[in-house]
Amino acid sequence: MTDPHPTLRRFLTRQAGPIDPNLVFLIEDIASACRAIGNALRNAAFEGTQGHAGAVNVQGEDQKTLDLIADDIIARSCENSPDLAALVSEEREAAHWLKSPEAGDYLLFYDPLDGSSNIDVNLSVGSIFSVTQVAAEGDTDVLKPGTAQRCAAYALYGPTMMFVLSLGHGVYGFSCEYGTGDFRLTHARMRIPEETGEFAINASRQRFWTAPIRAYVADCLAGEDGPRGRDFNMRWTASMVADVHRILTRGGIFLYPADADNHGAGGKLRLLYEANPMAFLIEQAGGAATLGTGRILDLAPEGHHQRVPVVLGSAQEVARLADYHTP
Ligand code: P6P
Repeated sequence: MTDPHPTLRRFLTRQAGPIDPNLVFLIEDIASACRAIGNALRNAAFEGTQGHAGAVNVQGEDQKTLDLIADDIIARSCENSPDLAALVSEEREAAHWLKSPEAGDYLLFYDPLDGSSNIDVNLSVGSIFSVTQVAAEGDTDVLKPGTAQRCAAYALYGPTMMFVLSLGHGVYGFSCEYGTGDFRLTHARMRIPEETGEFAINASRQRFWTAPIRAYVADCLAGEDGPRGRDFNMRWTASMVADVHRILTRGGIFLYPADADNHGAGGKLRLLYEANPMAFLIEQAGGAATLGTGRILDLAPEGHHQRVPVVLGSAQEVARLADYHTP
């Protein structure tokens, strides 16, 4: 009888179809790093690793001690992965080349600890991963559009530690089994409901919003007596991984638009290791992911740490938001 909860390795080698063994090794190295990060988070209060690191990253953001620990864990766990040519991390300015690039080598982009402002208040945080490949020998151009991703994944350090993955053939969620520490399949072929009554946005930024975003949110808040003819709920966790996981699980729309405050920077969220992997996963689950109007995955990146607007979630709601931008 087929095991209803195969381990990640069994899934990758038996159920996910033919996969390059070196990609299997890389995904397992990533999952091992996530297990170690989960342990580091659980023990942070005893190890004095909560709080600020006293440094600022390339994004100009205060680094948490655990941001740096998570970055180091991922780098050490993956740096010997066969055919892995480079690491691009939110916490490091430049790409970290491990070998001279050869055609087919893998490139790993990652946000080691997303939502780290939640750590000290014991709320969910995550790690986000995106994998592409080197196009040709000696090619050091890591700036590929999101459509070039071979796989995308995130770890959610929540009540249950989960590892959610797509290799381009659907989205699969693995829960970390207490005791064995194995990631075992618990959410096969995750699909996002096309409709939703739940939106996620940082409402404290309302004064900066563009007219289409203001109008969209106002219509949601107007409820069943308003133009939408239904009541809406709102959630905002300040952790993209947690918000995306909720949307993958029960539907919703997530908005981090460009606004009058962040417009000069292009938005808040980073394309290569936040927007692209999450857009890949959302689309693989039947949802949509845009810059407000254009598709995120089609965007040609201009820099390692480029910021973009992000709207993603239930396909019908994302399409409706695009209509608000149509004059
Ligand atoms: P704000 C976390 O810093 C993050 O990059 C995402 O995980 C999250 O969705 C967003 O920024 C939160 O931004 O402005 O609410 O703090």
